Amino acid sequence: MKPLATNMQQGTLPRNFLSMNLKDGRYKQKPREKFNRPMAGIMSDTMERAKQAVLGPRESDKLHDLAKVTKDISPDHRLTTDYGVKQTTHDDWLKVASSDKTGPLLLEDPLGREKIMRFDHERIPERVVHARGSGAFGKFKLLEPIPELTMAGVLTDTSRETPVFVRFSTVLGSRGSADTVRDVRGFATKFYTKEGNWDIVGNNIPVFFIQDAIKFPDVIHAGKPEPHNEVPQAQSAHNNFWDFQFNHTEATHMFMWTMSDRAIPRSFRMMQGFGVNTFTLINSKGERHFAKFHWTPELGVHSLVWDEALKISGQDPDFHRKDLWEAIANGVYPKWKFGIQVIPEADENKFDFDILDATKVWPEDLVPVRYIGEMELNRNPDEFFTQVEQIAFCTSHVVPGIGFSDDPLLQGRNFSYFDTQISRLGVNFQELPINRPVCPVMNFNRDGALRHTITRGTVNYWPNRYGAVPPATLDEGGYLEYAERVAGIKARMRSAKFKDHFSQAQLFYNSLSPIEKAHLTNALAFELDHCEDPLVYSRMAQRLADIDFSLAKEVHSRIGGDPPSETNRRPNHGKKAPNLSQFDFPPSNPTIASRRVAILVGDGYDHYAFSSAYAALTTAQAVPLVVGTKRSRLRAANDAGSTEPHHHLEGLRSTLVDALFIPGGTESIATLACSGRALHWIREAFGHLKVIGATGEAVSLVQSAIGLPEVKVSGGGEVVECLGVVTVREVTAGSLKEAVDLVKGGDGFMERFFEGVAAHRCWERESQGLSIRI
Ligand code: HDD
Repeated sequence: MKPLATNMQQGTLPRNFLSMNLKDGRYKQKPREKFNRPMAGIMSDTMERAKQAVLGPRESDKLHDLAKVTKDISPDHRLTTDYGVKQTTHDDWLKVASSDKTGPLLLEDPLGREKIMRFDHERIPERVVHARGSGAFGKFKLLEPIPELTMAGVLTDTSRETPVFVRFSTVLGSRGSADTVRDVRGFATKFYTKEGNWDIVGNNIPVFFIQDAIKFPDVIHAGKPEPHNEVPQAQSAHNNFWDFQFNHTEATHMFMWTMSDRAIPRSFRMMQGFGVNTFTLINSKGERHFAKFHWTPELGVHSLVWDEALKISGQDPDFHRKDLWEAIANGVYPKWKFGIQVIPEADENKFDFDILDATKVWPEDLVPVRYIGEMELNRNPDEFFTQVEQIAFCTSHVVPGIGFSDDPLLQGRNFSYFDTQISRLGVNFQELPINRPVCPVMNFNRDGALRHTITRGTVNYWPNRYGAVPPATLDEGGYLEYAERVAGIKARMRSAKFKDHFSQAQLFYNSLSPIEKAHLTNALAFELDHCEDPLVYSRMAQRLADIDFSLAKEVHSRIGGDPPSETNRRPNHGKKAPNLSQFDFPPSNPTIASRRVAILVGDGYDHYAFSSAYAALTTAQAVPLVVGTKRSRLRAANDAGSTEPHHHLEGLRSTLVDALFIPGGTESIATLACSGRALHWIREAFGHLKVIGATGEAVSLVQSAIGLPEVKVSGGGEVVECLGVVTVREVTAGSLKEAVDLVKGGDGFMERFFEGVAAHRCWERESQGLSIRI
């Protein structure tokens, strides 16, 4: 498994790059020079991928389509202007000059002007929300057809593999903001189906702040940087956000979710996705059901811890972007199960909440999720701008068999997305390669800025004397508009059930595990601490009393202000529902594939322990990262070998890995023991609940760095696992055996260590109150 260079040098593969020949299980060291030439990296990689796009085994209709407009740079190309004329320089503006004097630049120079003016106009407006994101290509496979519910080919034909592009994002931050801020994550999927594009523009949280689209500018203005000084960036921890939350009670349920660990995911690959709004499914008999869409990750739902998220924002602001890229580049493709919740039309009013209210979930004990398909992301983009930046999602893009409901948020979204794409990308945004459907497009929409398509013919209107471009019949696949009976008075109002703003906020809070409740309490205390106006934080403490009085009291005790009144509080109904806690979503198959494991070493490290661990991690498709006291070559004890670390101790921090392994070696451990940074690595990893493995002399180092008598360690040849610290003092071939099926359990050192890594974190440390000592 290849780690992605942390400085994102394109095309430069990491030092000490070990590749594994999966067929014969042997490892070979790749020659270093080859990978340290950036251009060689870019070109071989891009060409290979472009070739794959055309010929490779993973091609899809969409990749074929993109291959038509994809070019590769190569040394065979010569520099030209955009109008195709070859040029003799990249570097010099045409000027009046001589060999001993540089004179003024000439405006006449078309090359100089083209280069600068094209550059001046490189930026397009960033998305007004969800500006920061990244994405990948993949495929959707239907496993269980649902013709009884819909006529959509993508949900009825199991022989299809539908190409998809998914863009993940944060909401509040601008395009250059950090990945790991506390925020909702966007999860937008474009299905390139044979019947046209279908977009599920969802989030990783199943509800939303508002019920009616008309409030969207308010909720976003309140969350974005404040108008007078444009701070803070990508944060909800400020007066205006919380002022809005108090004054706008329907947001209560959603802010409980954004204060939970869902808002600081470990990875895009480890979060759920939800369509949030209520859609409809229409079958070939014209019958309609209400539906919600779910994505559930195979890797389980996992989060960062808050201290880690804060630090990563500075240490590696591209953390999530790189994580997705690295996993796909390494062939560990993230997968999600696709599920639907369905309510027959006749049951619309049978619930004590309105099923069209986007601030409510459909509790899974009442409406179970039926999993019918799966999605895999398996290809990184070729160029960020033309693919990730220019992809344009619209909730209004649905295919025959899928429709909208009268959900007032969805109805407004259907207007907003199309409108925003016109402003961001122009009226011809659907002609951009990434947005183009894979099925034929023909109509009389014409002209506009940057129209690409050249449509031949003498008419551009309907009806015309040739009968050209007639509408499709239903039998030909024309979109069936469901004949919904609509009656009512024209008024600015919502149905009565929309007025309950607290029951599901309580349901969510009650359904969390004690650890998640503690994190949510900490998050509220952090956020309200950042509000300077006592009116804002005092009122919010009172608002929390509408959810749970003990929560309100605890938050108030930390943030100060007026205490919440017990007499005015709303009683907690005490009900719970399944699958609201993220602990309800463990990985479907425990694995350490794609997990980043640091190996800490100095000169004189134990080569046997080091190379056994490295090999075992690579076999299990984890990402071993050798972190040395320095990055130049380190020698093993007794000159048994040597290694060139990927990073030195200052270059990479413990926050950026999932687990830590330290092999013994007298000299190596003596050096690490004298390094404050090395000790901090161990303490911080322990504090962030990460699994730590140590062998030989490293056992004492770990023991003294952590300094907790509760953490028991090995005294000899026995493997000891205690509070996620796995140790063996006497290393033998048996204790470090290179098992392949490592996460399935067993008594060996590696098995215990891998089991811990696969479990994501050692929560026991936190429940015993041992993790806060960093
Ligand atoms: Fe939105 C972008 C998700 C409500 C208006 N939204 C956007 C994106 C996601 C969501 C994932 C980024 C898409 C991408 O990657 O390009 N939005 C949601 C969800 C909502 C929601 C799950 C609640 C159910 N949004 C919402 C409302 C409105 C908008 C109520 C306006 C009435 N959203 C937009 C937008 C954006 C957008 C302004 C900005 C960029 C874009 O559309 O393409 O139109």
